[in-house]
Amino acid sequence: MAGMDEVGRLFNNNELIVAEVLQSAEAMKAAVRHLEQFMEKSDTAARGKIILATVKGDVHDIGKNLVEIILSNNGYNVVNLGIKVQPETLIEAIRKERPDMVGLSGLLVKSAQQMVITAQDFKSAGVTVPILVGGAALTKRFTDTKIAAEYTGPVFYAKDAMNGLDLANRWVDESQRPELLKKTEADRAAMVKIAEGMEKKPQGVADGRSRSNVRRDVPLPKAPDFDLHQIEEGPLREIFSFINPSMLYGKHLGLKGNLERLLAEKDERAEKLYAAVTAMQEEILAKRTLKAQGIYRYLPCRSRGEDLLIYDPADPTRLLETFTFPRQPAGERLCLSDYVRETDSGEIDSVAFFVVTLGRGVRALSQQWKEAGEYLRSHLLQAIAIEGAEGFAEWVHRKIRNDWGIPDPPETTIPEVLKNKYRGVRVSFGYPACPNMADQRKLFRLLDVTAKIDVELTDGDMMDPEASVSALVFHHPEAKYFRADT
Ligand code: B1M
Repeated sequence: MAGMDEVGRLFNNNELIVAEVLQSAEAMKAAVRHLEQFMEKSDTAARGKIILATVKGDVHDIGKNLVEIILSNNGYNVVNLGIKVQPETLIEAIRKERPDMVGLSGLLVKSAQQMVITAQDFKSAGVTVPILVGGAALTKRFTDTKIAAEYTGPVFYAKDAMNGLDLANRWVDESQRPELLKKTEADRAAMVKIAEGMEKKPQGVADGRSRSNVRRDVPLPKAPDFDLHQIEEGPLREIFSFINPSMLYGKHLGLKGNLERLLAEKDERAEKLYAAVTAMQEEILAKRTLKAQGIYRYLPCRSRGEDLLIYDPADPTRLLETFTFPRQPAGERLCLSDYVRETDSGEIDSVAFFVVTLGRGVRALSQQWKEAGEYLRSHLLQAIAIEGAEGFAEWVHRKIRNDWGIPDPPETTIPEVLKNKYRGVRVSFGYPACPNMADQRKLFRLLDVTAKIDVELTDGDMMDPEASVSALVFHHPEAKYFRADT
C-alpha cells in the first residue's frame, strides 16, 4: 500500500486536494481489485480493523465517509456501521469484530456530548479499545477534557480524515504506539490544565443594561399571508446558482483560492474540478436525482424580554409558541428577540420560518457509488446536496424578503447575497445566537414539517436527511449575526 501512503504524504503537505485524493483512491481500488486475483491471501491482509460510526442522534454521513474511503484505501478493514448508531450497537460490534480502533464522527456540539455518553457506556461495558473522534463542532480541548476523562482506553482527536489515518497508522504500528500514547497523554494533561485556567476566568460581565440599543420603531413590513407554503419541487438549476463556491470547492473539495480568479487564470486544477462539478450537476438535473422540497411560513409575533412570542394568525390573542433566546452578557447585549416589536408596543410584528431539503435518496445513492469504488462521484453528490441545501435556504430567504416587501436592490448579485448583503438576518437553531437545538421541535410543529416534506427530526434534534436546513428569518434592518455567549 506504499502508493496510498505517498498520497497521504502529499495530502498532508497540501500538494493534493480532497478531490484528487478521492481520484487516487479510485485508481488504487481498481488496481487492487485487479491484482487481488493474483495475490496470496496473506498479501491482502489488512493493516488493521476499524469500526466507524456516526453517533446516536446524528445523521452526518459525508465526513465519516471520507474517513472510511481514506482508511480503507490505506489497507484498513473498515466496518462502517452508518449513522445514528446507538452505543449498544457499537458495543455489540466491538465484541464481534474485535477492532484495533473505534472511530466516532458527528457534526454538532450535541454529537460531541453524545461521544462522552458513548465513552461512558463503553467504560461500563468494560470496553477499552482506542477511540478516534472527529467532526466539525468537536475540538481537541473537548476531546481531552470531556471524552477522554470518561474513558479507560486512549482517545485520539483527528482534525481531518488524513490526520485520522496518521493516528491509526501510529496506533497499529507497535514501534510507534508507545510514543503516540506518551504524546497523547502529555497533550491531554496540558490541555486539562489550560482548560482549568480558562474556566476560572470571568465569562463576561453584564454592564447593567438589560436590553440592546436595537431600534424599536422601525416601520414594520406586512407579511403577505400566514399560510403554510409548500415547495414540492424547487427550481434546482436556479438553486445551484446560489451554492457558495468557497464552501463547495474550498471546504468540500479542497481547492485553495478563489474559484472565479483561478478559472480566469486558467488554473488546470480549478478547471478540472469545475468541469467535474458541472457534469455532476447536469447529471443530477437530467436524472432528477435531487428533489428540492421546502416549507415556509410567516407568523405573527411580538417580543417580551428574551422571549419571542408566536401567535395564532386566526386569533392573535392566542399564543402558539414561545422561543427564548440567550442575551449577550456584555457589550451590545444583543438578543434575537430585540429584532421584534415588544408586547407593549400595541403592534403585531411578523417573523418567517422555513425548512428546506435536498437530501431525499442521497445517502443510498452515494453509498452505492462508494461501494462501486466511485469515490469522487459519491463525495460530489453528497457535497452538492448539502451545499445545495444551503443554496436552497438562500433562495427561499430571498423569496421571503421579496414577498415581505423588503426586496434586495435590483443590482444585488448572488455573490453579494451570499455575503449577507440584504435586509434582516437568517439564523438556524444551533447557531451561536440561538443555540438551543431542542427549539427545532417547536419549529417543526409550527410548520407541520414531517407531514409535508421528507424531513424528520432525530432524537438528537438533527434533521434527517443530512442535506437539510431550518431557519428563522427576521426583517429588522439592524439584524445581524452575533454570538450570544460572548
Ligand atoms: Co452546519 N453547522 N448545520 N451545515 N455547518 C456547523 C457544524 C456549525 C458549527 C455552524 C455554526 O453554527 N457556526 C453548527 C453546529 C453548532 C452546534 O452544534 N450547536 C451547524 C448547525 C447548527 C447546523 C444545523 C443544525 C443548522 C440548522 O439547519 N438548524 C444544520 C444541521 C443539518 C441537519 O440537521 N441535517 C446544519 C446544516 C448544514 C448544511 C447542510 C448546510 C452544511 C453541511 C453539513 C455537513 O457537513 N453535513 C453545513 C455546513 C457546511 C457547516 C459548516 C460550515 C462546515 C461543516 C463541514 O465542514 N462539513 C460547519 C461550521 C464549520 O465547521 N466551520 C457547520 C464537511 C465535512 C466533510 O466536514 O464533518 O467536519 P466534517 O468532517 C471532516 C473533519 O471534521 C474530520 O474529517 C472530515 C474531513 O476531513 N472528521 C473526522 C469528521 N469525522 C471524523 C472522524 C474521524 C476522523 C476525522 O475518525 C473517526
